[in-house]
Amino acid sequence: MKRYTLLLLSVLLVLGLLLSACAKATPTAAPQPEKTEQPQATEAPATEVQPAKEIVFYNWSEYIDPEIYTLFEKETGIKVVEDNFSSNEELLAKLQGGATGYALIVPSDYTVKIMIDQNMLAPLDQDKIPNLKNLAERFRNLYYDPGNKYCIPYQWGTTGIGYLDGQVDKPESWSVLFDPDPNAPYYGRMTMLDDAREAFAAALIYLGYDANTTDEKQLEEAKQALIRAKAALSGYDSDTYEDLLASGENLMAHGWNGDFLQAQEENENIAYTIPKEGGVIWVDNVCIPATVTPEQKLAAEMFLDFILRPDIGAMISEFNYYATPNKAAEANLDADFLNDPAVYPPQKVLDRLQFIKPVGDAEANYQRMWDEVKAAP
Ligand code: SPD
Repeated sequence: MKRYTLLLLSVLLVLGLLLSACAKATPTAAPQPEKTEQPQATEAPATEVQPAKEIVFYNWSEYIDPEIYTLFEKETGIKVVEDNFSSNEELLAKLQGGATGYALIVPSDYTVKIMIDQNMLAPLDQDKIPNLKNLAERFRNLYYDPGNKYCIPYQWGTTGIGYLDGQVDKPESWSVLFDPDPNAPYYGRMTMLDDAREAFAAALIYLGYDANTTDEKQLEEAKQALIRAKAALSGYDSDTYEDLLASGENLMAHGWNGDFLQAQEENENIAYTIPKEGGVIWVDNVCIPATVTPEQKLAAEMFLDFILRPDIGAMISEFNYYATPNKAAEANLDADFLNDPAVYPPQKVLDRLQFIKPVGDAEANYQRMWDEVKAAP
């Protein structure tokens, strides 16, 4: 009996050992991926964008007081370098051609619309531009950029005729250009803007048509008027035409109001008028191209905020003689300037002005016909 008990205990012990060995070999849970030692994840330091130390401003010539760059650099350490263009088409072609490196550009109204539609502009971070509050209400929702999502209106003005008072009669009509009198003193001593849309706008307005017509017959008539004008012109010029008037080399010029008023500092006989048929009104804007780096964009937005300050806004108008869209800046401007009808035209003149607008596919017709005008003898 004792032997049996011992035998039974031994059998039970062996069975128990076997069962426990089996239990260890049978997986009881889904296989787990092999665990490897992970390096301790280090928290990425919050990389706050720092403004670029230098930005390039692609602007019209003589459109900003260089002293403004000095003041901005003193305050922020950011240097602004300026490069110039002479027409919206030149600016557009340059950027469409792949030019990068510009942090700020100054397209006019219709060109802003074209650039937004082609995703060429970076949306503004308005939190970085608190001085936006200084913009006059009527410049906040313009058709080409409602809510100033992409651009800040910079200056606005008109296109008409400048002339040397006392040497020629006040030009009442665009006929001085498009049906010129070969015996008039200004014949051969006039310039027109080297600018397809501005030149066609002047001719179309003279002919009584819409400055943005897409009608090919009307465009052809305007082209013929522009070709007629050529005989009386000393050239096409958008950069130095006011200086040629100031020096007396020319007696009349198609151009932008502020440029003529600026040149009055050199020659007080320069006068400006908008012919009876009407003229062009425009708003130039400072915008940031879509190609900027975050650092350039931040520096560009700091500059936008700077030029929207009331004192700097006034400095801009005091330098270039164009009207400001900055309401707060008006308090720093002379009453004489704010009441000058050549800068702020009265309503009866405003009623005769047209904006140049995008014309879609017809843009190519304007450019082709402009090339034909320039190539004509
Ligand atoms: N000298 C600066 C002149 C700027 C004129 N820009 C106006 C363009 C309107 N088409």
